[in-house]
Amino acid sequence: DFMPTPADRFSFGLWTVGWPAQDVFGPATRAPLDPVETVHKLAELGAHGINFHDEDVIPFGTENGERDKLIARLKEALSATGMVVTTATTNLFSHPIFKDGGFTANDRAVRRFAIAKVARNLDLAAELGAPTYVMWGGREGSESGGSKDVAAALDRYKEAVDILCQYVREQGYDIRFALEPKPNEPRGDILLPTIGHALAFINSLEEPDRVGLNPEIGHEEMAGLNFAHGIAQAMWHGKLYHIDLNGQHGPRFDQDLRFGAGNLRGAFWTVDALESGGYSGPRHFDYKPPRTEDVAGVWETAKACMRNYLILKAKVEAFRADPEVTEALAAARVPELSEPTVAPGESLADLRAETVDVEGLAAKGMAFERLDQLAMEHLLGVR
Ligand code: GLT
Ligand code: MN
Ligand code: MN
Ligand code: MN
Repeated sequence: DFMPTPADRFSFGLWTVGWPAQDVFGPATRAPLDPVETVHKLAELGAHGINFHDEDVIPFGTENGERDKLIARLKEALSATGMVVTTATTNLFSHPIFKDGGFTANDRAVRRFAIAKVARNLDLAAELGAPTYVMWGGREGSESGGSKDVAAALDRYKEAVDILCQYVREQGYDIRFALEPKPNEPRGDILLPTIGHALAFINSLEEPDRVGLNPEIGHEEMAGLNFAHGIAQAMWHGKLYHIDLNGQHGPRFDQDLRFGAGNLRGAFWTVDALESGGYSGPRHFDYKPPRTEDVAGVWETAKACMRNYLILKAKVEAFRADPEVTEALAAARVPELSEPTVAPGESLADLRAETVDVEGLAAKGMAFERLDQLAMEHLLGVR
């Protein structure tokens, strides 16, 4: 049981399992994985697709002839396995040229280079059939106050996204962009730090319908935020285009644990929000197998991400189908929140004329704890 199949639409970034586990304090503990091997292995484990940065497939500075060969090998692996490219993105953070950002670098020549780099990989994304293109601006930000004019940086961010939207439209590519918020790391403070900031930014774009979000569990939790609430609001705005599932233990460095590790109760409500909110995109994992693991351990974590999702999905379904839960939801007056506060035909005057039992309403408990305990018991496997 809990064996993933392509119908579950699980996908992985090539950089996730492929991370050789270098960190700030030490070099890699694993050999880099060949993307072709990764595609085959993920297919064997039951995944449906992959996500990649330009540089996960084509190292920075690769000559054109070599580039074509690398792309051809990837295509061959995809067609041999039936794996799809769900998503693509651009590395605008590793090369030292991007030390002050890509779209919002103070240096104009860097910004021009960054936009051109994205356009080039958009062509490849379209060729490989990726419907979603992620923009994670990890280097867009600052370490100190005076070094970044935030309003100007947002003007330049908008300029870059607008130009790339226009490019996609003119080329006739069937691609939507998904902005990925993150509060900090690698920059001290990153622009568009949370789901809320990014949603507001999208409203200022020239083609807001072409741009949505790719929220990551760990990134919101680093900011102390409730991820399930965040994605519920993103869905309410019609902006949850993609998702990065992983695990995090509260506000600290970006842990990128396998999905289900870290805040397990948060993961339960995340799966509930996705499954009951009608999210139809790929269930995409963006995590890093810890530095302690060898390649066998890497594949354990990949399996575990998918397995944990399926286990949580079963738990969430059982919770929602439990008659005692239905009763507890009613006692907590959860369905009542879907009723408009003012009925058709009524006006504010009716509310003002109403006699309210203030003491009675104030004294009445909400019965939320019983409901939450039922959820916990489903999660703990005793119901
Ligand atoms: C990078 C980052 C992730 C983003 C990726 C997209 S790459 O690993 O930490 O959160 O999703 O560029
Ligand atoms: Mn992360
Ligand atoms: Mn990350
Ligand atoms: Mn991510």
